[in-house]
Amino acid sequence: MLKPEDFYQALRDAEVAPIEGLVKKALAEGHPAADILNLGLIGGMSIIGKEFKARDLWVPDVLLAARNMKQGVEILRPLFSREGQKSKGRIILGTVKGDIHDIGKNLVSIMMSGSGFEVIDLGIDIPLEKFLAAIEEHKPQVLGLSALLTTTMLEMKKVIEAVRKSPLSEKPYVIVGGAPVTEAFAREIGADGYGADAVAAVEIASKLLESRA
Ligand code: B12
Repeated sequence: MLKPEDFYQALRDAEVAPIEGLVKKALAEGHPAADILNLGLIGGMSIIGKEFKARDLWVPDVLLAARNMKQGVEILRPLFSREGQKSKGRIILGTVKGDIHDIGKNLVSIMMSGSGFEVIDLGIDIPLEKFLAAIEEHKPQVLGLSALLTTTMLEMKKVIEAVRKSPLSEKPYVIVGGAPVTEAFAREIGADGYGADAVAAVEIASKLLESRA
């Protein structure tokens, strides 16, 4: 049985070796990569989130955990990728302006690639002009916006409005996500879809593209 507490301990370590060791050990024991990600890494990170909220942990602790989490995710990434398959559609992903959280967005990126989408990841702290320029250049079918702060959630509304108002001939569907985002908020700001996690992100993007076909 994978224990989030074990991953929590390894995420808190000053070295990356413990988390790498734990992920590799879980794989060697035959645990599916999705379980190691969801029960282990995300489970461990959610304990960190609770302690951060309760002020038992501080930003440097969380930064360290984020670095360790990325290393753990990197080991799993190839197991989710499906290179050489016909693209299901193109998606542009980015964390909105003012927000530097990217762990969740990166997981969405991995799951999308693994499910056959071509992913263009713009990164973090992306101003709306950059989203618009990327849409014009890459002509994606879907735009995925991530926000982890209640303040930056509102930036998603601005991006959606700008996409809708833009003179682009083929406008992408816009899907949104991130810990503070809800289905109701997504509807309120005019998004085409909302995903509570990376698996839901793939489901909603696939459904939107099927409805267009
Ligand atoms: C790690 C972390 C950090 C790290 C980020 C490192 C990194 N590279 O990402 C660091 C230390 C840098 C950081 C900084 C800050 N943080 Co911070 N951080 C967190 C923490 C603990 C975990 C976030 C995380 O990675 N979760 C794990 C991932 C897997 O979950 P997720 O992001 O939600 O993503 C999943 C879904 O939401 C969804 N999803 C995500 N994106 C998308 C996109 C689409 C399109 C779809 C469909 C789905 C989807 O799928 C993902 C996979 O399942 C959260 C606590 C929490 N409970 O969220 C606080 C938290 C988000 N941070 C918070 C705060 C306050 C800050 C700071 C302001 C702190 C400070 N005083 O400086 C700064 C902000 C800096 C900035 N301008 O952005 C607050 C926000 C509070 C609020 N109401 O806005 C939180 C909630 C902590 C708290 N409870 O107080 N943080």
